[in-house]
Amino acid sequence: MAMLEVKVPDIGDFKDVAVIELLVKVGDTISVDQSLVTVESDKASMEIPSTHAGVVKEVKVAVGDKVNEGSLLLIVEGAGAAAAAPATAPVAAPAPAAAAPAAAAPAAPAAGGGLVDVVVPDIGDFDEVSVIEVFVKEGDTIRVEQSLITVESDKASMEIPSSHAGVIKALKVKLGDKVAKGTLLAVVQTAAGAAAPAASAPAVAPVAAPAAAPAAAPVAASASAALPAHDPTANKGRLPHASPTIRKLARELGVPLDEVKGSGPKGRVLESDVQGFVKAVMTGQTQTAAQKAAAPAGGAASGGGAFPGLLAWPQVDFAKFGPIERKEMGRIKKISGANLHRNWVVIPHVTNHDDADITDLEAFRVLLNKENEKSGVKVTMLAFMIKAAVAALKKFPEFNASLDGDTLVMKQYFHIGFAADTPNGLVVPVIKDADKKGIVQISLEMAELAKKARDGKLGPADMSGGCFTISSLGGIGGRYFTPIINAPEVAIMGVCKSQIEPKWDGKAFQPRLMLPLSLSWDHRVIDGAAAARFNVYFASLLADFRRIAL
Ligand code: CAO
Repeated sequence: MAMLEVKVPDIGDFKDVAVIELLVKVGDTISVDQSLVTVESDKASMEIPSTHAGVVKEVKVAVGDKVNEGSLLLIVEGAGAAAAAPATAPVAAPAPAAAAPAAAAPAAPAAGGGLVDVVVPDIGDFDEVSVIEVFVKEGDTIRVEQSLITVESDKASMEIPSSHAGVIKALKVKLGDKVAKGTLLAVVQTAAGAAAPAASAPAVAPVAAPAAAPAAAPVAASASAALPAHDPTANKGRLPHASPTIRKLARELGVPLDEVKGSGPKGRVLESDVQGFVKAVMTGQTQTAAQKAAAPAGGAASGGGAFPGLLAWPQVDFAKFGPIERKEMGRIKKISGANLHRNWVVIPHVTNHDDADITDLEAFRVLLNKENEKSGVKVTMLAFMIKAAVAALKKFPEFNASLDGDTLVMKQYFHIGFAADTPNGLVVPVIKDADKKGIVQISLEMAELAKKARDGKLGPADMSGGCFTISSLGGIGGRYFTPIINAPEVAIMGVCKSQIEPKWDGKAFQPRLMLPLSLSWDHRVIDGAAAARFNVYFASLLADFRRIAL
């Protein structure tokens, strides 16, 4: 096994470029053209590929070292003589230094001021590279050599400077576009005499190895000190210093790189920084800007929002396992589904379960219905619950509230919604001013609204303005469930089927009709003790409806 030296190839005429990342370590098996280190100049970074395959025995450079053509990078134990020079030039191509183009070349000099096209200069012989940053917008005043965009290939990124000073009249590229030499970047209105002729434009052209082995990525020649160098770490919203590998990693993980604090030289974002950011988001120590934007002040969310780190939804070919039929979800289901999803994700729900003894109330309801048989109005248990809800909202006003940022909106009206199951999906019609209505009137209105709901005839006015919702599954069955709060309300009462249970009266077990209650509440607004009291009070009203008059 031969010991081979791997050196920095001819990477153009830049000198003393800093090593900002080591991409291999002792013991690694490397292949020809594998990236070994990342170096960085003022305006470009590139990865230096290996000339040899083998096992890394020694790493001869450290982060922060300055390297030049010929600097020793590694000692590699290879299989034989030096491998053939890698043919793959990451981005670059050798544009002889002498012929290196200046900044984006103007199409036509505008001596007396006028519109000029600023195009991508000769940046080597690579075909197309992606625009990953756009630093300017229409209307911006720019200077000669000011960075306009950053482009990136597999292994290198670089900024493309302007050949002209002036005002950007039309910006012709956007993120994700592919550009090559000659691509029009911007139309710039130059001031009289302000245009920089190509010949005198500052040399910032990417240059690379002319003919020698591994043609490396382009690195900008040293920029003129007087010219405004883009500082990628300076502004949020711009991508910070990071190697193409790290940018790729960030893209794959969905990490907003401009929000990651770099711990490398000059604030460079390292792999460990990206990992730390992901960990912090996943453990809830921090949020991305997108997550914060999804939750306005006070935490009341508007929905949407990103969930970085979540696995993608499983893609299953169900037909592989048996016959299937695909059915488009109905309009109501889509709308209510989106609302329920937002409410479930955003509101910190807690659900308290309790039971109400409705033995006497049910007897009274049956009696009422018998008396009113001829009138055709059927009094339902839900109507009593609506009245009980009004009384409980009066006693516990924080349940009759909505969050508006950091402010609680306390309502002085009592509109109670009830969930109605319809062939098309779930809707919540609202009984307005339930505090001003009697049980019979509420029963009547409920029957009308439930019919309208089933017929698909509810209008927006029928479903808006609710303060509190009751979702009754009592006609169907079940014991308890966890209803989802109907935002912007802060609580919802879920009711299941009543049944006779033995209850101890101090002397003996008595058969009592017990109604299961499930109160879900928003823990940002309501405390557990208040929720328990609300349930107890609500149940006590149903147990003895005379209390409502107190
Ligand atoms: N325990 C025992 N029986 C009950 C009961 C309860 N808690 N609530 C109602 N019942 C009985 C009624 O007395 C009635 O019996 P009779 O026909 O013998 O008189 C029967 O169940 C049917 O009642 P109903 O459901 O027609 O009437 P309601 O007032 O209770 O409910 C409505 C009306 C519109 C709310 C209801 O039809 C409905 O749609 N419920 C579903 C709500 C829902 O889907 N919630 C889930 C939301 S989360 O997905």
